[in-house]
Amino acid sequence: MRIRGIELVALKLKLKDRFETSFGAVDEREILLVRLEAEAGVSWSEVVADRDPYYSGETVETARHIIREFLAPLLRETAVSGGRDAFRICSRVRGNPMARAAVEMGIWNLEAMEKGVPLSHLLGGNRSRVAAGVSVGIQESAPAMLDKIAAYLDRGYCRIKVKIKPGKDVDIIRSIRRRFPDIHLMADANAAYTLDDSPLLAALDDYRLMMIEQPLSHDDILDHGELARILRTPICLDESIRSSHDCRLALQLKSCSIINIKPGRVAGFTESIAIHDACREASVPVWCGGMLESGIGRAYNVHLATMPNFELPGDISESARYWAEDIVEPTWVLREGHLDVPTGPGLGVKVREDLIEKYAIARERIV
Ligand code: OSB
Ligand code: MG
Repeated sequence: MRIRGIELVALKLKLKDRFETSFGAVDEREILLVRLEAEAGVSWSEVVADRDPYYSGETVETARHIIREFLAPLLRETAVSGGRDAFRICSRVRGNPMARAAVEMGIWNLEAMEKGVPLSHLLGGNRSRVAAGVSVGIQESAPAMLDKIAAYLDRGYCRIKVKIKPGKDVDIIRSIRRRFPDIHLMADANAAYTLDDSPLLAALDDYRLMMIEQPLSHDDILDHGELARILRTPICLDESIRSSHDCRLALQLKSCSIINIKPGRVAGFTESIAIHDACREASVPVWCGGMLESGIGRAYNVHLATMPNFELPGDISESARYWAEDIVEPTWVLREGHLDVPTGPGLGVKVREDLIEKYAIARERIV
């Protein structure tokens, strides 16, 4: 296929609730959308970078720069056969996985549209619905946290993840466990601890957490291996896994027993599949992470999570958990704790261009 048009559209979307993690708090998201045009039709995809480089080194602005100045020219030069070929072409750019992922995943979608199949089929997925978890930000107080969790459990979420940071960890987990003895519960530290904190982290072993996500440094693989030999709670890596190579290192060093795959963090679907497969080979389950995506980014996550080794509920929540109004139709809604996988060609959701217009703060045509 030939990519005939590339457009970047930046949106500002207000979150219903402030979302706080160990690295900061957000009230609204700036979301950069990529609109690709080819013979098969129009494909929308989403850059998951934030405005600030606090989760990863990329920002909305660096992604815009990389797509405009480097990825778009590379695509203008050649025909692309599909998603895997797009990965190869975009790999000339080092790093910048979130910018590359938005372009690569948009082309996977075009390939699915061209073949007339749902994206999930192209990825080898075999589920008709995916289990939904919810990620709950750090709250002002324990009662506020318990109320939030109770409301999400009422909605039917299959598992609850809570953000923790030094000073808001063991006590809060203890009170959650007291109130909800049987729920599937886990904690995400977003790199807030060091190996010196291992006694404190070991205190979490008493609360039957499904896992602790990214307790140590964002770029560490070695120390997590050491910590894994101290804790009984399984370790899941998020920030540290930026490629299938990082995944192989982590598996070899036994740094984790679960991996959170965010396609944006690993440069797209081609690497997501490689990580999925390597983990499956090693009997390490994976789950699909989230980056507070709009309904478009969420659609990609839903399709990815249909693959067989996505054995644990992902951070794939319904539209209403984030936004007053989502930019796809139908919006994402929970049914018995799951999201249904769209069955139409490609993403299988209708993109609301009227709402994109409404929330747009910048628009630029590159090709
Ligand atoms: O660490 O998983 C994370 C959101 C932004 C950045 C990092 C993370 C998160 C989440 C939210 O946990 C998951 C979601 O999209 O609901
Ligand atoms: Mg995380």
